[in-house]
Amino acid sequence: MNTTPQDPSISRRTLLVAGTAAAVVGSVHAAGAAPARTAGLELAVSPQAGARFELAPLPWKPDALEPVISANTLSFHHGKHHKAYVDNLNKLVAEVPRYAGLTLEQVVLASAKEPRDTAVFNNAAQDWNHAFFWRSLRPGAAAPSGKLAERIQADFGSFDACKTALSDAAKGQFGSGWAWLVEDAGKLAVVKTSNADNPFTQGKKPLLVIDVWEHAYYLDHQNRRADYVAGVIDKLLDWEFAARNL
Ligand code: MN3
Repeated sequence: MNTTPQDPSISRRTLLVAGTAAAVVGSVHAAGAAPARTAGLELAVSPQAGARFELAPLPWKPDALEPVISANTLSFHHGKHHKAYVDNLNKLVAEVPRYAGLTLEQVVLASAKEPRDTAVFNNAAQDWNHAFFWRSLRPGAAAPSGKLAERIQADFGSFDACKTALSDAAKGQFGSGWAWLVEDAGKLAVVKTSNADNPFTQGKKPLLVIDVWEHAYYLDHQNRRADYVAGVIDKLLDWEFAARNL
């Protein structure tokens, strides 16, 4: 992908995101044109001023990921944590006219460059990251195939090496954050980010993500992050979603 990570232009980055992040946006605005939804493809819409962001629904039943991620965990993680990010985002952007009418991706990209808008960035990025995380998971997920499998073989050496890199990043992230499979400058790679940070603000295209904030696993696994990470990687990652994001 021919990105220029240091490019300060929002419009350039929005174009970049249009083929990636926007394709998987989870939160949509309540007002304005409804986004076109097809399997894995959603077109970001520029909402009317005053429109509100909405909590993206889970793409499966709340108990579908058990025993790795329980319905109880999801009731808090989606119903409380993710919802709070969306509610906070709506309150914050209502007070900042320069964010009116922007898509979620545009708010993330614009606020990432504004030190005075850290709260906007944190809540917008956490909304986006969680919507992307839900889509990264699927019960009974299979191994990658086709072009994605070829790219993994070429850039990691093997699927096992890719999974090990993801596991090491997820277990090695100090404190709260995320482990991502990304496409960066034409190659697949694994990166980790802290707190709300997101690779698409750095010109990298997210393909899959694992949430490693303690709220993601503590009710089910307590301090055993490694058990949660192994369960997610072995049983829940949706490689077809990753392939659609390529
Ligand atoms: Mn979380």
